[in-house]
Amino acid sequence: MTIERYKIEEQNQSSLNQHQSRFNFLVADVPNVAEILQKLTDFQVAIPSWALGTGGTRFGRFAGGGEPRNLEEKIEDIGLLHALNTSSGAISLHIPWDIPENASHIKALAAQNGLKFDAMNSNTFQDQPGQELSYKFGSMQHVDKAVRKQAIDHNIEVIKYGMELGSESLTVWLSDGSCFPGQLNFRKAFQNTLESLQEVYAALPDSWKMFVEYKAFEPNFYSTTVGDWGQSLLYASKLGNKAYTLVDLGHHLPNANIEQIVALLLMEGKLGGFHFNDSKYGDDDLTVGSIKPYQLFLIFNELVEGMDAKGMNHASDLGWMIDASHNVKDPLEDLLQSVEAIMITYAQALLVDRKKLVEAQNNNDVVTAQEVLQQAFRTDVRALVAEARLRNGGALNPLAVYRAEKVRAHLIKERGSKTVATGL
Ligand code: LRH
Ligand code: MN
Repeated sequence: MTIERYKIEEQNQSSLNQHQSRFNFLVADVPNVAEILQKLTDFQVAIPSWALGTGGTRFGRFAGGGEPRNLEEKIEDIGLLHALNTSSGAISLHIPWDIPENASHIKALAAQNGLKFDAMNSNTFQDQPGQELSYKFGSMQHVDKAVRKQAIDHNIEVIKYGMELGSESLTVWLSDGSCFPGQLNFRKAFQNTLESLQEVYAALPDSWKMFVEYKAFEPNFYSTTVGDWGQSLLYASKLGNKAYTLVDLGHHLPNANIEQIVALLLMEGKLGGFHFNDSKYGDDDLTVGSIKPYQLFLIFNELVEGMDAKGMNHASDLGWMIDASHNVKDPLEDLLQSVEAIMITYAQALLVDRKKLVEAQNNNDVVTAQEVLQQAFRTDVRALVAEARLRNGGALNPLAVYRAEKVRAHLIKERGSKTVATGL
C-alpha cells in the first residue's frame, strides 16, 4: 500500500499554522537552525526486515493481521514509513528470514521506495530445515570444526547477498555460550570464535565493515561468548580495521552505563553502530525511548560530542539501525514511534551548549554541567523534527496520517488477517 503525496499534504495543511507558531517559538533561541535541519534531513535510520510483523515470546504471539508475506511487501511497508517520516531510508536484512531471491528486482523495488540496504545480518542461532549440523551447542565456538565451517560458510553467503544489493556491512550476532558451569572452555570458545570470524573477515570486500554484536545473556544463561563490550572490542581489535563493535541497547546487564561504553568505543574508533530499542529488564526490544528516554539522550550526547571530536559524519560514519519486537503494538506504528524518538533525541543532543558544558567540566561545576544537559533534554524539539520532515515532503504527524489513512485495515483487506511475517 502506498500513501499518495497529496494525502500527506492535505493532512499537513490542517496543522500547518499550529506547527508554524511552535516552530517559530522554538527556533527563536536556537542559533544554528539551518545546520540542525540539514543534519536531521541527512540522518537515516535503518528498519529491520525482521520486525514488520507481530513479535512474541515463548508464552505466546498475538498476530495483528495484514503482515507482509514476503520481502517485496516488507519493502513496501518500509517505503510507506519512509514516505511518512522521510527518516527511514534504509532496510537491514536478516538471512535466511529474508533472502532476496531476485536481487536486482529487490534492489530496484527498494530504490523505487527510496531505500538503501544497510547491514546484512547472519543467523547461526537457529537450525534451518535440512541443515546438516546443529547449532544447539553453538556455531563459531563449537568444539566440532565442521559446525564452525558451516557457520563461516553461511556468513560468507550472507556477504554475497549483500554485495548484490549494495549493502556494505555485516552484523554478526552469535547466541553462542553455555547454560551451566563446566559446559564450556571459555578460552577455546573464544579462540574458535576468533578463528571463525577471521575467515569471514577475510571474505569481506575492501569497502565493507563487520559489526560484532555483543549480548550479556539469552538464549544462553550462564555465559555468552561475545558477552559484553570488552569481549566485542577484543574480537574487533584482533580482527582488523574493518571490524567494529555493535551496541544493541537491550544487551547490557541492569544499570550498565551505556553512554560511557559508547564514549570509549567511539574514542577507540571501534564503534560501528547501534541496534536501537528500549528495555526495563532484559532484551525486551521495546519501542525506542519508551522506558529510558534520558539514557537515550545521554547516549546521543556522547555520540555528538565524540563524533565531532573525531570530525566524523553523523549520518554516514556509524550504522543507525532499529532492532525491536512488537508484541502488543501495530508494528508500523511502533516503528514510527521509534524513529520519532531517535530523531527527537538526536535533535536535543545537537542543542547541547558544548562550550558551556566544557567550561563547567573544567571548573568541576557539577550543577551547571547538569543544567546544560537538562536544558537540552527538557527542550521540546518536536517542531524542529517535524519541520525537517515537512521540508523533505513528509508528514508533520506521521502517526496521525497512518491512522487517518486506515493503513492497517487496508493491509488486512489486501493480505488477510492471518498472514505471518518471517522474523522473530
Ligand atoms: C539478538 C538480536 C540480534 C538479531 C536478533 C534478531 O538479540 O538483537 O541483533 O540478530 O536480535
Ligand atoms: Mn540486535
